[in-house]
Amino acid sequence: MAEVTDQAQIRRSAEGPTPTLYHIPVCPFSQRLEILLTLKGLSHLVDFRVVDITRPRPGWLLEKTAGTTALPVLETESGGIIKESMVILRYFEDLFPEPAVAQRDPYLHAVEGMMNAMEGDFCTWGYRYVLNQDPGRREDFRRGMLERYARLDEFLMRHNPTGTFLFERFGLAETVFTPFFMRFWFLKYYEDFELPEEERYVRVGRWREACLAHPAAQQVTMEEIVKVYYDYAKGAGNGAVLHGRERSSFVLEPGWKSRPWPPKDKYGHAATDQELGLIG
Ligand SMILES: N[C@@H](CCC(=O)N[C@@H](CS)C(=O)NCC(=O)O)C(=O)O
Repeated sequence: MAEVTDQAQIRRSAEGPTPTLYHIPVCPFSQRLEILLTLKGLSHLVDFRVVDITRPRPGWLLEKTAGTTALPVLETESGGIIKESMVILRYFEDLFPEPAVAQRDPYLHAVEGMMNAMEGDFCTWGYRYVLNQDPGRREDFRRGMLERYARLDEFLMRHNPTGTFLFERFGLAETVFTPFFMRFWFLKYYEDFELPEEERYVRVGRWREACLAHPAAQQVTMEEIVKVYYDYAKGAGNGAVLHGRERSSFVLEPGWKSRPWPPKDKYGHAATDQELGLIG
């Protein structure tokens, strides 16, 4: 599809069919795509459609995805299906090359690629930490999380010790990691997890703060994340309904804004649907 690199043509074709992104609300992987498109000023060229994670996937969507349930999934204008946020990011970068978010220089692109290769482990650990229900393992998880922040710190110190971002501006690595810095507000709230004020975390702390504050990355708030992810803090992921409850904290209605802040004490108390404002 040689023509897809032509921005003017994309804009024209956007007046007709547009790429459609199926996503789950508050999903960090789809936020990456929103950030990338915002950085490019092109969010209007993609049709974002919310899928309710608390209900079985509709048959028409499963048909498109060949039976897999993980989202985001992009359907291109011509009906092609693309899964995996990192692959969709690359596709958007190829489809809409200007302004570039990824580094164009092959070596610098490899450097951001090495940093992005750490995202899976960083994400998995943070999610295991919030899902943990054993108070005896809290310290292991805290130490493991700090270890992962320290690895990012070392990487930033090696490649840009005095700067703020990995390179001179918010780019691809920031697009990939910022949604997790935001999700990990659930660790601050439910686990009192903070980066200690130590030399080992100064560089990554500076990076994280600048990522969190960037205007292109304001799609979600701490309040939304803390409320919607309550069930993760109680050990149930992906819209599953906890024992003794009727509704998941991931339901779309009632919306998170109308709900109270959940109890912080994840180990000592199991909030009811009523306490969480899930029953109107
Ligand atoms: N590696 C995938 C991960 C996608 C993923 O785990 N998405 C979650 C939502 S945040 C999901 O769809 N979970 C429900 C499921 O897998 O059925 C990506 O980067 O796109």
